[in-house]
Amino acid sequence: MGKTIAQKIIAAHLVSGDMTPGSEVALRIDQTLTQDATGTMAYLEFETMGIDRVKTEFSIAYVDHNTLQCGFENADDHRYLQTVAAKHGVHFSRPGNGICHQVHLERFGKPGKTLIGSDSHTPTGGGLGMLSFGAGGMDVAVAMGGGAYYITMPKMFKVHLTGSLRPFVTAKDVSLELLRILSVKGGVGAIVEWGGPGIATLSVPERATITNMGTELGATTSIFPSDEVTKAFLKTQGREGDYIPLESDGDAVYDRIIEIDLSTLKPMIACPHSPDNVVAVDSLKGVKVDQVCIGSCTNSSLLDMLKVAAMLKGKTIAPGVSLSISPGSRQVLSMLAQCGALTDILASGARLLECACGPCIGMGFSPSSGGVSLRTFNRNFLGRSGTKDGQVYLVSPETAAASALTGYITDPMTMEPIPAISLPESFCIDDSAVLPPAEDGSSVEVLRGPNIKEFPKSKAFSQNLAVEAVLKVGDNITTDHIMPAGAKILPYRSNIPHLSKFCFEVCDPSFPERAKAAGDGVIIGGSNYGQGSSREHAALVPMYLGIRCVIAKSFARIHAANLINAGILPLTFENPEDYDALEQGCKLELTDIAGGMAAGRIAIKDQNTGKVFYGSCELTQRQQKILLCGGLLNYTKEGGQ
Ligand code: MIC
Ligand code: SF4
Repeated sequence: MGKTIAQKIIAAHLVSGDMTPGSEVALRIDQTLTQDATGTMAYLEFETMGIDRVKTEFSIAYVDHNTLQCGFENADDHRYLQTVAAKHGVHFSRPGNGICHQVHLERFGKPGKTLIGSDSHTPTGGGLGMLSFGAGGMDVAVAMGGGAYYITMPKMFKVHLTGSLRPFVTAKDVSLELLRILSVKGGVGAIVEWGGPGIATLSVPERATITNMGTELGATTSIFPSDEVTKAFLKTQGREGDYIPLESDGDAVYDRIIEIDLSTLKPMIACPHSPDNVVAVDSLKGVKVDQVCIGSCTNSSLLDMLKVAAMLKGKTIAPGVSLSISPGSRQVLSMLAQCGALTDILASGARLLECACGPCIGMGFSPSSGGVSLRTFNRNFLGRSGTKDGQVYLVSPETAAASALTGYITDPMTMEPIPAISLPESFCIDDSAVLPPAEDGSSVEVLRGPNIKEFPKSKAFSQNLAVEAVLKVGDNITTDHIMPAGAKILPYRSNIPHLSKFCFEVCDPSFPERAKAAGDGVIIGGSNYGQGSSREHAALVPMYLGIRCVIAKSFARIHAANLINAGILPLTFENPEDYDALEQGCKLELTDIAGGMAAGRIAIKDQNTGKVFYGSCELTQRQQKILLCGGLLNYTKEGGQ
């Protein structure tokens, strides 16, 4: 039987396991990336492993999230990351050099290789034919140390593209259309492969927009073939030597095939507060807009920026709109400056922000109270912008630019045509902001600031466990709900005690105090619990607050792995109706935990009603051992692999 692209790369990197969907496979990882907000924790974890030098082909630490530096905290973290990277063989991308996924695509991603990154949008690399996964920091630390990356072998979906996009309809609209079709849960347990004649019309940056937003489908990852388009892109980056062709076999089998005719698509928009809340832009025309943000790892390539510049050229944005532009990388910014497009952007009244995540993660540029903000980003979760009642919509750069000009949500297809944008044949290549590691790291001193606090200690499981249901939440809880980010909180990513004060702040600000008071606790969740970011803090902080178990209708992949790594037991309701019977505050008892883990179901007694129900857990033997000794770090220290 023929293989899909992903199956070929997995087979070439298989350390152990069998490739039947649902079984566990261990993969050899060629490259790793971290960003600063998750990276501090990942390197602290790496240091505890006592390995001198990373064992991957290439590892890099980016600084792109926490660049505001409102106090010493972020600056200290940058210094820690720079020194720990130099010591252990990791490249360091300096603050201002750009957003990890954009820079990695431009300079380091390679077709056919495997990459894991401590950021959920690492699948951006799939735009280049690279098999890239978002992962928790601990998994990245293990991979840097030469350990395998364990995933459940996914199903294979294919999106078959025909036709070509009409002017003003974009790759972002393709992503939004797929989210409309599949929802934020539709890709769970699957790798989404893109193919069909339509892909030849999409450049690598456009493909990367699509694989980037595949994360919002809950997909394990997304990938495009590596073809002549890939080769041409690598050539513009002076990296033709990294090219290898890669395609699926003609008789490859997919679990689901979705057909999209690109020529029929129109501009789409995701309404507050979920990326799958998608409608056509023209259905919202006339809604007043307060803010427009263009950038983020989804839409900050040179192609995106040149289109925006062409639309803004010679015009001024509406007086009621504040427009921000954050180019994805220093390369993009330099090239915009060189060709004069930056002047067109600035002359329109736009505000230029740093080449960083910025407003996407609430690092400045929050909207006004109740303000309508149109963003070219990938997430519009409640409160993520920094303004709790902000109304964030997700759109393409073209829809964003059109709406910034009119002051109202505007379908760009109603605007005057802009000349076709062509990308230059060679890009401005300057890697001076990527510092190579020291040849011999032994003399490098790792500098730590006072904001780096001790790693929280997790507990091993005993036979039975009495817990209080400290919180009950509904469906689609994101890691932004569990552990919010934003300018006030993000600087404390290596300070779990401080961070813990904000856990579940958007849902219930009393959660941290109540969890601490309860001792051992459990969270009751709905379906797709933990979707969104890869931040392992959404597991480490609840663990610090005493949470031992989460019982939910279903879990998002990376978060489930992070819970296990943190020593928290993820259980799914064997009978989803048992969710309805549980009330916040009820007392539960989990019995025969080790036996239950081995059997795949744990009996849970509701102490108030006496009723027994079951939580299922499909845990591999390795995961059972990790949980029983209280998390991956304890397991690794005890010699587990
Ligand atoms: C995000 O987009 O939510 C983030 C911020 O990039 C996160 C990582 C983090 O929380 O630091 C992600 O996507 O994994
Ligand atoms: Fe940064 Fe936003 Fe991309 Fe996350 S989604 S990596 S915060 S730009």
